[in-house]
Amino acid sequence: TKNGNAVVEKNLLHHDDVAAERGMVDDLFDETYREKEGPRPPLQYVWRNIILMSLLHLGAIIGLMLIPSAKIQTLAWAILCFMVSALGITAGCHRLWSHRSYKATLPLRIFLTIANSMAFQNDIYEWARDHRVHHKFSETDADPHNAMRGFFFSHIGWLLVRKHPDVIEKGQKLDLSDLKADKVVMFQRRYYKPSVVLLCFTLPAVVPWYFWDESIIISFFIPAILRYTLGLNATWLVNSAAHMFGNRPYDQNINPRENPLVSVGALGEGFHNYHHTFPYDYSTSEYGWRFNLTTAFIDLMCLLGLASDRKRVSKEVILARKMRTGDGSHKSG
Ligand code: ST9
Ligand code: ZN
Ligand code: ZN
Repeated sequence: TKNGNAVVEKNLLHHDDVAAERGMVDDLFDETYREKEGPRPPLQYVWRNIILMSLLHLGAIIGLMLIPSAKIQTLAWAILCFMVSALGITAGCHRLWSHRSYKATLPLRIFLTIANSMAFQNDIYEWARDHRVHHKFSETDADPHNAMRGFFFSHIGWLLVRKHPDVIEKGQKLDLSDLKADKVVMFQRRYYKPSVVLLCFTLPAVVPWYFWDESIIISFFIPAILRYTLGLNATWLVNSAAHMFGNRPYDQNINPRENPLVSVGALGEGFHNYHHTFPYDYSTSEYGWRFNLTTAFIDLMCLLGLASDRKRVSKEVILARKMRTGDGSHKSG
């Protein structure tokens, strides 16, 4: 539509040419959207999810209590599983597939897809679809984890109720052709359930039991259940804490914030004021490797020839943006 084109054009001017180079702009904020008047439709609880999430978190507490009895190799393995699955989210469905902020060769995409199934956060297609609406309609009814609805809703609550109809309505208008054209993404979507059973739960639990005679109980509750639960919460903190606590050096008119603590757990994804201001930057921060293992990983992949075409925002554009819309906190930091 004419209006739509005008918005895209405005955003492009506003956002530097980098955004368009990726061949997609549906992760840029759309300021024309207005929430519908009147109260929200009543919450529809999904009891299956409420029960499963409660059981999972109880299981994680059991995992925590078993830590003193675990072998050191088992703890090291759990950390490795955490790192790999986290990269499947950060370098995979976030920076590559949601934002197209760099290019990855087939072997890297296969690795990231395996890592992504290990993280069990919905398949890549669904994750990226929800994430693009999160950016485009941030903190409105069309944002799946709308932080205006409070810490609990944006952290886990949104996974326990039916989606607001506007999420689906707006989501259906997104351009997802790049995801549909990626055979690896579509393959994972088709075999998602068995891939999760195998990679998120079976593989992490079988390795310590088989290779160093760890008890099967500890093998299941620490590298599988506890590691999975910590990965989920580290991710959810980006939606909750990093939308509430921290400075806003790049744009004080939006809620997402710079939260280094969240970045530590989320391998670099807590610099959320920067990320919502420049969603196409492959580093999700202006400061390279600082608290940002994912950027180091992508850089290593480029060095090995497995990735290329990293999108960055120039220092001049960043500085101009800080001066124009920032909260001034960069001067003291
Ligand atoms: C999980 C995801 O935890 C976490 C994502 C976090 C995102 C973080 C972002 C932050 C930045 C990056 C940080 C990374 C940090 C990493 C650190 C790592 C250490 N557009 O969904 P349904 C349509 S998952 C368009 O069932 P309901 C579509 O047709 C945890 N269309 O809606 C769909 O059918 P299909 C494990 C859309 O019924 C149909 O509607 N997973 C859109 O309202 C039905 O969709 C779970 O717990 C859209 N956006 O149910 C499962 N959405 O999909 C949780 C929907 O076939 N999910 N449609 O095309 C569910 O059970 C359900 O989704 C529900 C809503 C109950 C929540
Ligand atoms: Zn966000
Ligand atoms: Zn994002």
